[in-house]
Order: sequence, then C-alpha cells, then structure tokens
Amino acid sequence: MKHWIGALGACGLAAAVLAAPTASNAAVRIYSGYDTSATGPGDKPNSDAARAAFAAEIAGLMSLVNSFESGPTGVVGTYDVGGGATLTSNNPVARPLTIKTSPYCGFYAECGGNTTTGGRNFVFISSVPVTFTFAHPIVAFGAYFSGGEVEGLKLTFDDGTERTAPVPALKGASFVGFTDFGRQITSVTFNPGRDIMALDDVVFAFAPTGVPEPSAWALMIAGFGLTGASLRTRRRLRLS
Ligand SMILES: [Ca+2]
Ligand SMILES: [Ca+2]
Repeated sequence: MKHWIGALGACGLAAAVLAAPTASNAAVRIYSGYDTSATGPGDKPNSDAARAAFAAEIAGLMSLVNSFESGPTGVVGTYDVGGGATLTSNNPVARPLTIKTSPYCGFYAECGGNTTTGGRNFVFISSVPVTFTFAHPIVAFGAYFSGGEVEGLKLTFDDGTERTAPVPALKGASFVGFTDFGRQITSVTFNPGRDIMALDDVVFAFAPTGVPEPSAWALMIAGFGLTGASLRTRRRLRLS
C-alpha cells in the first residue's frame, strides 16, 4: 500500500531529510534473513529481524514502502511504485510484469508470495529479471523474496556492479536489503536466474541529494510520510 498521511508525519519527515548519513555508513552493507518453513506473512522471524535492522539504519532518511496492495493486479507492464520509482520486466513481451494475488500455491511454501500482514498481492517473477528505476536516486533498497531456489539473490546496480546476498536455496521466505550511502543508485535489477519467485514489501530510501526540490514536496511527501510511521509501528509491534 502506498500510504497517505497527515501534517504531523510530513513535518517529521521534512526534518528527517536533513539528517545526512555518517561517514561510518559509507559502504555497502547487506541485510538478509531467511525462513525455510515460512507458512505465511506472520511466520518469518529471521526475515523480519533482517528487515528491522535494515529499517533502523535508514530511519533518518526519507523512504517509501510499497506492498503492492493498492495498485493494479494481473499483467501490469510498468508498475508505479511511487516516489518516481517504477518496476518493469526486462523482457516485457515474453514475460510482462505481473502482480498476483494469494492464495497462489504453485511455487511458494507459504502458499502465496504475499508477505504483507493482512495483504494479498505480490510481484510474480518467472525466469526473467525485473528492474526498479528511480527518478530520484536511492541509497538503500530491500524487499521480501519468496519461493527462491537459487543459491544467493543477485542484485545489479546501475553502474553494473552486482551484489549477491548470502541466502541459500529454499522455498520459504527471505528478506534481502542493502544500504550503499556512498553512491547515487538509479536502478536495481533483481535476477532470479531460472527460478520462479515472488517479491513483496519493497522499501527504499532516497539519497539526501536525490530528494526532490522543496517546491515538489507538497505533492510527494504525502506518499512518504506514513512509511516512516508504518515502520515505527512495526517496530513497536515487534517489541510488544
Ligand atoms: Ca503484499
Ligand atoms: Ca521457486
């Protein structure tokens, strides 16, 4: 879901944008956790712990979450992720981008690739890479992946470098995220190899210099604010 907020959240985010990353963070860091026997969105503690650690590191930056619950489903071609970000298939003719709805039990241990508590939708990935393109550069990216049977998850950045997260072959659920505060990242490609998988609950944080001009904030910030509130709520829920 792309979130809408009130004025309070917007104020908090406007302040948060001013917080620059620290020098100690200027390196690639990968966060990953996996749960081989995940049975549903609420049954993936290792993945959730990885996401919590990732969320804590980007807490000072403007960020956005999309759980694919409020957009179109079925074959969608290009998906508007929000914040100037889009998601497309690298082979849109043979394997156009498709949003599926759980339950879909063909390839996922949890009987559906949705990892959103209370949600149903997820990105279906079948043997063709998918690419996120960011009009406003990002410095952090993460998502839940389900049904993976390839050894390691490969993420390619816009400069051609590739990161492989140490996630083993499994059919359960995993979270993979990275921060790279030293670069401006304008695209991230996820290559599933020959696998059929799912992707859901993507989260990314904008580079401070990539944030839109203040004049555009009034239009854009409404989509960002509850993201932070949502992350804080999740953390509170985990602590309780
Ligand atoms: Ca979802
Ligand atoms: Ca699979």
